[in-house]
Amino acid sequence: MNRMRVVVLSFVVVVLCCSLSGCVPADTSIGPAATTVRVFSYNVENAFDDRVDGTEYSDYGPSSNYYADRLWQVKIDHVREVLEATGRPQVVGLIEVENERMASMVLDAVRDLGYRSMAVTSGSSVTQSMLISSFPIQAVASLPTTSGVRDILVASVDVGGTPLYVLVNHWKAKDSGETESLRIRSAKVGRAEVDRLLTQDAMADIVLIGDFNSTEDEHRATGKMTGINDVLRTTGDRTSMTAQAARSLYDPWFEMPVSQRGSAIHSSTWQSLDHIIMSPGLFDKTGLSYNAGSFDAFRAPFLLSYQRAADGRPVPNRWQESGNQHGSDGYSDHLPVIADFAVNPG
Ligand SMILES: [Ca+2]
Ligand SMILES: [Ca+2]
Repeated sequence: MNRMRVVVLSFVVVVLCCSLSGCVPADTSIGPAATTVRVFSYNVENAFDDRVDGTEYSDYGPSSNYYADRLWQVKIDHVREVLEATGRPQVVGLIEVENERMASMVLDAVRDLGYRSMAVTSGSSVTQSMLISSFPIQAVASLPTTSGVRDILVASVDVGGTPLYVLVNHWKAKDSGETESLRIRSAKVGRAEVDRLLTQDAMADIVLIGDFNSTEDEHRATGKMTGINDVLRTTGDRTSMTAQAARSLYDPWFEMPVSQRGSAIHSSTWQSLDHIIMSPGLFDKTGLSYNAGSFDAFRAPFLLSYQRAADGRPVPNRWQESGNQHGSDGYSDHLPVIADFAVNPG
């Protein structure tokens, strides 16, 4: 397990009064204590930094216009734009950030929005997973998974004295051939960490966020063992979460009609690849608890294209790139996902 440097400068509590149905929060104010914590997860699609290190994908190499046209700054500006549009969520997971240098550049660009601390995975993958927060991040680990697959970031976020454990995931993509076995490897690492935390406190408040490259209903869809449903043991049965001995984890995608699910396009159809998965502790009245129904993908018009998927819904307005030439109008091939949690008085 690699211990990583954590940047924690100060403690700012932001009280948010906004709903996912609106693109802009109605009110953002500084208060003595947060009453709601918004958790956000977003695959930003290859946010490489401002220099060629030699480890980038080939279309981000020396002949790319990415550097001369300062398109890394566009990536950062787009992250900031999305964080503002989603009401400055206090706990932010970002997927596909190149390295700690780029993570620091992102944090520096959003400090005036209240963000103060960050953590980044330290594996050998081409891109990393990062967490930024307006709360202190106190304990961090970068958990190795398997060769060629990203580490899982584990962090403890101090929400006014209540620890929120956050696991930021980026599981193996559904490339050609059999890849579920690699997602199962990631799932086992994540599940083992959840079990370790639940052994310490059966009602610990834990979220597993990120790009799992798995739908909420992957087992039923494939008829095979899956990392998400069979190893993490995700379920849409919220009532089972209230049982003290519950070993399942809750996936709020199940709350939504099937026709509205999805955070990215895969095989020409919407799939729910990005998740905010919750431990049983988020269904009690202690510490943090999930605001039922608050989970959704953030579908602001600027994040969507004029092009449409097979079901007629507009597809993500993804980053535009072809033959080492990058445009600056697109955002990502994924939409962010968001969920709100009540902070119960101590
Ligand atoms: Ca680089
Ligand atoms: Ca709780």
